[in-house]
Amino acid sequence: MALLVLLLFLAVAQATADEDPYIGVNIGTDLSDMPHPTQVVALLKAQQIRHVRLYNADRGMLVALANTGIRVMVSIPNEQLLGIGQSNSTAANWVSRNIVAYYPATNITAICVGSEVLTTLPNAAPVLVNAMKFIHSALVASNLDNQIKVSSPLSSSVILDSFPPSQAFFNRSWNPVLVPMLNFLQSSGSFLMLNIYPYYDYMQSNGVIPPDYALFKPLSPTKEAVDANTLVHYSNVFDATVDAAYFAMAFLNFTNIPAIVTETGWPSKGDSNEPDATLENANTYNSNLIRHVMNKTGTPKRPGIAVSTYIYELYNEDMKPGPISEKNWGLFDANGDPIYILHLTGSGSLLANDTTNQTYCTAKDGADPKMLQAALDWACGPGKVDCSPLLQGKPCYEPDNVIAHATYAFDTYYHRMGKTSDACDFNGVADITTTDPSHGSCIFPGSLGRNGTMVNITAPSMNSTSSDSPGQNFYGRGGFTSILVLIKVIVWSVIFS
Ligand SMILES: *[C@@H]1O[C@H](CO)[C@@H](O)[C@H](O)[C@H]1NC(C)=O
Ligand SMILES: *[C@@H]1O[C@H](CO)[C@@H](O)[C@H](O)[C@H]1NC(C)=O
Ligand SMILES: *[C@@H]1O[C@H](CO)[C@@H](O)[C@H](O)[C@H]1NC(C)=O
Ligand SMILES: *[C@@H]1O[C@H](CO)[C@@H](O)[C@H](O)[C@H]1NC(C)=O
Ligand SMILES: *[C@@H]1O[C@H](CO)[C@@H](O)[C@H](O)[C@H]1NC(C)=O
Ligand SMILES: *[C@@H]1O[C@H](CO)[C@@H](O)[C@H](O)[C@H]1NC(C)=O
Ligand SMILES: *[C@@H]1O[C@H](CO)[C@@H](O)[C@H](O)[C@H]1NC(C)=O
Ligand SMILES: *[C@@H]1O[C@H](CO)[C@@H](O)[C@H](O)[C@H]1NC(C)=O
Ligand SMILES: *[C@@H]1O[C@H](CO)[C@@H](O)[C@H](O)[C@H]1NC(C)=O
Ligand SMILES: CC(=O)N[C@H]1CO[C@H](CO)[C@@H](O)[C@@H]1O
Repeated sequence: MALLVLLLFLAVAQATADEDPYIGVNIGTDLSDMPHPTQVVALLKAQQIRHVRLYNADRGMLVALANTGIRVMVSIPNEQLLGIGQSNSTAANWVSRNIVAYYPATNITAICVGSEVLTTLPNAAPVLVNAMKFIHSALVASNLDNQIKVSSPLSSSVILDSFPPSQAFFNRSWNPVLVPMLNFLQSSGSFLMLNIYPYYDYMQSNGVIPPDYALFKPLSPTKEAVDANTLVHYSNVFDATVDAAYFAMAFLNFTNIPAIVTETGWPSKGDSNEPDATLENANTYNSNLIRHVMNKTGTPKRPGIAVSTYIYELYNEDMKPGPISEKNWGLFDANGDPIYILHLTGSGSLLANDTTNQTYCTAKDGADPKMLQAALDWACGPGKVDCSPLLQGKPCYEPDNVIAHATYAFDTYYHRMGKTSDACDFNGVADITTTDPSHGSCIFPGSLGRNGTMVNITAPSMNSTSSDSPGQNFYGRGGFTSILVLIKVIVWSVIFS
């Protein structure tokens, strides 16, 4: 009896865990020096990426992914669709060669039948649902249909009038394909696969979509987009697009098909026509996306319902044709070095190298230079920071201004004090940031080198006690404030004399 209860409990715990949202990563392979599958898998493991999507069913990758615990979605490339959609035996062969041969050692969880078929290969559209059904039948024959779901990623451009979401509908020319497809997804317990690119929506909107709304940045309530029918407020393009898909399905009377996002991301580099493809925006989008998905907020239409999401993509693909941005959607370069360090503090152990507490203490924007100078003097004096790198001829001398020098001293102090928030106050002129202030050969404490190792902190003494904290020095003893008052008195007396 106790065992039964325990098993039941485990089953429930498992089911609940499966409903947790996850972040996966797409693995495109259009690189001139594509890493070997074992290197790819080593990177996935090091970064704790546990869900991936392949654009094919590459043997090397499927072998390398065996017994790793990583969940894998494989794809049938568009070129193979006509063959599979026209012949159930071709479909059955595909499943036995590409799925049965690797499962369960390789944990294949879904098959993506084609990619954006309606919008990129419309002449294969008539056979798309047949292809899905043939593949599904072959899985049923192998008794794998419960473990492996069949779907087909759609471009969000098949959804028309996507704002307000409550009025969205699928382009009616595709109803002859989409209605049977949704019937199939519903009856087979599968999910809608959707590719969402707020970057393009933003680029094509000619200024109608504010950048903050595309990048999941906090918006003031007056700037949020309101759906006039539902009075729901949308604070980002991603949620609005997912809800548009839910409404478009509901419009065709499908109300219980879950959705996952098979591609989304932001390019980190572009040409002169692509000013918003920047490291900063790519980092902001993907960091905010990950936090948003993992936070289990769901969307306004389906609050609390997970929308698991695959980031586009693992590597920068230098062989991709098209504008520079096309080659720069990756999180890593071919060596496995991160293109940028995501701001993920507090979102769990995903992307291991990127979740190290990557914070720095800098001089606050617009802080009073006199207060900064006093705080700098304190840090290099009583604060016991080794300020020698700030001397003329040393790496951090340039730029020779109080903001840059104070930032170096503040950050060094902050790291020595174990990065507590009190250690980055300096009477209100300092701020914690996630942007590495290192420049040239001036490497700040806490900076991650390209090699992923922390730069050593060269503090003269690790023996400081908490009584050294600027909080106590500044507020408790009041010496600093009185110096300021003195300076102000002198300044005012100069002005008025
Ligand atoms: C393929 O289709 C034919 C005719 O529709 C059917 O008789 C056969 O059983 C199918 N084979 C498989 C492997 O599903
Ligand atoms: C494969 O993945 C599924 C879905 O996440 C999970 O339920 C199952 O336990 C995994 N199987 C193995 C052998 O790890
Ligand atoms: C709807 O799809 C058809 C067929 O691809 C296309 O020609 C048409 O432009 C689409 N309509 C809109 C408004 O995008
Ligand atoms: C949806 O269901 C309603 C009521 O059952 C029906 O009137 C309508 O025709 C259906 N719409 C579609 C697209 O099937
Ligand atoms: C996560 O959700 C909670 C409420 O459910 C909210 O207070 C918090 O700000 C969210 N965090 C992020 C990073 O979105
Ligand atoms: C981040 O910092 C907190 C406290 O400052 C610490 O508890 C946690 O272990 C750190 N995490 C990592 C990954 O370094
Ligand atoms: C990274 O490693 C290379 C080779 O080992 C070395 O030359 C380089 O200085 C290192 N960079 C950093 C920032 O540690
Ligand atoms: C950091 O400093 C410690 C102690 O001085 C030393 O053992 C270690 O090798 C240094 N690490 C690096 C990466 O320089
Ligand atoms: C810390 O400083 C005290 C007094 O200056 C000294 O006795 C002690 O050995 C130092 N501890 C370390 C770890 O340096
Ligand atoms: C802190 C951490 O997890 N560092 C890892 C970063 O990734 C490399 C491989 O790319 C690992 O070797 C490190 O251990």
